[in-house]
Order: sequence, then C-alpha cells, then structure tokens
Amino acid sequence: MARKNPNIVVTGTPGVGKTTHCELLARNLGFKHLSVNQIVKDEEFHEGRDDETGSWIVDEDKLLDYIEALSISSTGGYILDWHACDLFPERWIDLVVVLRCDSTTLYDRLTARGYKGKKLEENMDSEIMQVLLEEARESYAEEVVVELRSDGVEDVERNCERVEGWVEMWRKDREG
Ligand code: DAT
Repeated sequence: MARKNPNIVVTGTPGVGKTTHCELLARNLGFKHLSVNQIVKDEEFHEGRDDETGSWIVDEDKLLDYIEALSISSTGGYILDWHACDLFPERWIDLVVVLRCDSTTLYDRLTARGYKGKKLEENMDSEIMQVLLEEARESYAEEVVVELRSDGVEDVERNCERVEGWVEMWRKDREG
C-alpha cells in the first residue's frame, strides 16, 4: 500500500538540534516523533553502554523490527530522530534532513549537557568531519538528502517551514 504521508529522518551529531526540530515538525505536521534513543532505552534494545563514550551498544535488529511493526512503511507520517541514519531501509524513508552546527556553538551546547573528555571530543570531531552528512549521502539517493544549518533559533523556524513545504509538495505529487 502506498503511504499517504512521507517518512522523514532528522539526523546529525548530538546537540545539533534534532529534538528541537522534530518536536516542532511533529506538532505542525501532525506526524509522530520517534525518538530512537528513547526507544532504545525504554525497550532495552541494547547491550549496555560503551565504557569510553557512554553511548548505547544498540541491537539494531530488534530496533528495526520494532519500528517495522509500527507499519511505518505503509502508513507514513513518522519523523525518525537519531544520530545515525544508515540502518533505516531506503524504502521507508522519503526525506533525510541532516542538521549542521557551527563548532563553537556545538561545543557550548555539548558542555552545557555535561559532555566532556573523549565523548565531547568524538562528537566535535564528528561534526567537523561531517560524518553524518557523509553517512546520509552514502545511504540514500542524492535528492532525498538535505543539509540544513541549526545555529540559531531563527534557523529552527525557517528549517521547519522548509520541510513543511516539502511535505505539501510530496502530497501534491502523489495526488496525480
Ligand atoms: P539533539 O536532539 O540533536 O541532541 P537538541 O534539540 O536536544 O539536539 O538541542 C540541544 C540544545 O541546543 C538544546 O538546549 C536546544 C539547543 N538548540 C538546538 N538547536 C538550536 C538552534 N538552532 N538555535 C538555538 N538553540 C538550539
């Protein structure tokens, strides 16, 4: 069955503004915000945390089975919020938004969140090396991936308006 609404991935380094954007988008579009990190924690789809970085060691099979059981592919209208995107099957996803942030700003956001040492360093490197953007470009067709800046509050509103406009076009294209 063809879905009536698109599925959107919002990805990027921790601290770039994924949650902020997803909450606003979900509210404005009436879509469901899937905070993948929260699902991993709540459903215990992990084998504990990595000692050095503190990130979850995720059981991706269990996670994907869980998301698939939501009928994401046939219903649509989901916003997937995660600091990775290559595990989601291409056929589920209509748009991948990669949020980017200036490194000084990201440093401040991550230290405010209590990140330090190796965890802080790895995430800063990841943003500077645009790891998530490369991952998105390698995993999805070029026209599906969009890179958006998330430095200031005015960016959030502008980015969400842009995605909302894109959703409207996606729907119109399918009306025939
Ligand atoms: P993520 O979900 O990517 O980890 P977040 O949405 O929790 O990021 O944002 C981290 C912090 O930075 C939070 O205090 C909100 C703030 N923030 C995010 N994007 C912003 C933006 N474009 N302008 C101003 N503050 C922003």
